[in-house]
Amino acid sequence: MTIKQYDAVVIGAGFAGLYMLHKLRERGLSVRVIEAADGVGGVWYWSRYPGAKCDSDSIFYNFTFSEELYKKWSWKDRYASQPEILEYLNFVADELDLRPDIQFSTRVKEASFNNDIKHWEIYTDTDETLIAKYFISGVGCLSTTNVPPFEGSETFKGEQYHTGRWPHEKVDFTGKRVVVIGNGSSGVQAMPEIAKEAKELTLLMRTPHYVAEARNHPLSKEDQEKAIQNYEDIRDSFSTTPGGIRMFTTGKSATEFTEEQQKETLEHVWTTGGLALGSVYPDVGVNKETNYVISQFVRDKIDEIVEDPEKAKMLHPDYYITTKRLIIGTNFYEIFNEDHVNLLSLKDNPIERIVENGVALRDGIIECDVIVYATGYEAMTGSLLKIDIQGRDGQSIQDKWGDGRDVKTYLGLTMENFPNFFMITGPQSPSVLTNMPSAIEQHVDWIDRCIEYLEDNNLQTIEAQKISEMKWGKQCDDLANSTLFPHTNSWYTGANIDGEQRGFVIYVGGLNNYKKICDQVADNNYEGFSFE
Ligand code: N01
Repeated sequence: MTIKQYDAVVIGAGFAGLYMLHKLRERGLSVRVIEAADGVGGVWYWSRYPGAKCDSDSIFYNFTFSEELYKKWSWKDRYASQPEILEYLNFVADELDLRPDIQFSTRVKEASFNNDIKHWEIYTDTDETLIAKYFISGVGCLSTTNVPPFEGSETFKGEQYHTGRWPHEKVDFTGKRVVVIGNGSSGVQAMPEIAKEAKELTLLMRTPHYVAEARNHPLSKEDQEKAIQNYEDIRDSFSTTPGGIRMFTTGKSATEFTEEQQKETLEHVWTTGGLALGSVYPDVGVNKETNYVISQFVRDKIDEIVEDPEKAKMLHPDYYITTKRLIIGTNFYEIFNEDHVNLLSLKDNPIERIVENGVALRDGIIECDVIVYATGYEAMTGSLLKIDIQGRDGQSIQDKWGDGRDVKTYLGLTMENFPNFFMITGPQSPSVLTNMPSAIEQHVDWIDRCIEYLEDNNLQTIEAQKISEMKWGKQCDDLANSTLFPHTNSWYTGANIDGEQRGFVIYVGGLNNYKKICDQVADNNYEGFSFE
């Protein structure tokens, strides 16, 4: 066993880990980033499925902390594809010379806080112990894949893939019968691409979802130059908007408009494409009437696009739009007009098991050569809970969070009994309701400032007080309960995974307001924390 000492250890070399490393290294700290993959990128390293793209407009999906770095990069398309985002993160790693401080192909298995030396001891699967004053998680909200434990999957004779762990080489679907399980963002992006090659494609759908048209297109030279010139504005949007991104909005409730005006606005949003269906009327998440107007608009669009009325009806979502992540797709509804694309609802005909030649539903076997699991992630908490992290007195996060969803944090950043441990975009922060690089920059900046405070004041540890956690949890719950979010079973609540405890673990008050709260805590000498 090798023992190494650093000022800070960071888990993960995605957006979060890369920026954290850069920031702390600039502060003069010795930092080690531990990354399971053999390259940088985080979720963008693993999710190589056909059609994988980011649904934030690309010009916002980058770092803004350095004007010089920002101005050296231009995106090709309105929505960046997975290969291009991976290229971007490699570019960042090269520009900032980050690789020497990243240890690839290594997993953090366990970590525990040693109260005698007031440092973390971090154990890896390469038989190393790293000792560090600061321990920071950049594991991401959507990185541990959810593979439903269907019986018999090991007996299947064909190929099986999960969208979140796609092979590096191209998967050829030509002439094959393909079953896709799951129609979230990943399934919706992958299916039109798979349909281009497959002999037969069958979607096994548990819940119909709302899919807005992406309207992706190449960015012109002028678009790219404009994005570079607009640096200040884009940087500003990271901290002054609820989602860390500028979105089209009327700024009013749908109820303030006539039916004709609503139709005209929603048509505009549908044709310009993207996530604006979720921002056009800001009360969509709290006002059932507004919500119905937008939801019905999408259902009508499905009826217009899908020729077979029975299939169209099957595709009608019936939950409050945006209470599950709005999906952005390209020609998704259109594929159901093709003869070789089938749609089967699992509602009254669930999956019973996987068999050697396909998927056995209650009403019969769907024979296939390939099964694609687009079944999502153990969202929000799954990646942290996979690591055995023990704070003071051996308390683990599992103990603290009661098996995962009874989350207790202060600001979604820190926890009582876990001194000097920080979570970048942790549960109970705005995280997945924002443009992720915005939330990541805000968290990394806050953690860096906090570490500066500790170092300047010769403090050994900072730790959330129990009362602060309780107040923060109540604030998050009260906010969530004033919205429509908790009415829907989704990965936001953990309901995507059978048997998992339910709990809504996101701060819904907007990144702009959240930043003000975090800054105020810091300005008030870290009120709500204890020090040693
Ligand atoms: O995962 P999901 P995803 N039997 O959880 C179904 C981000 N992302 O990978 O809805 C049968 O949304 C499940 O059914 P149901 C983005 O934030 C972003 O697609 O739970 N079906 C659902 O249909 C996104 O929201 C991008 O009833 C089962 C699907 O599988 C998040 O990641 C691209 C099942 C899972 O959908 C997750 O997206 C990709 C079972 N046992 C991902 N278990 C972009 O930036 C699950 N399902 C665009």
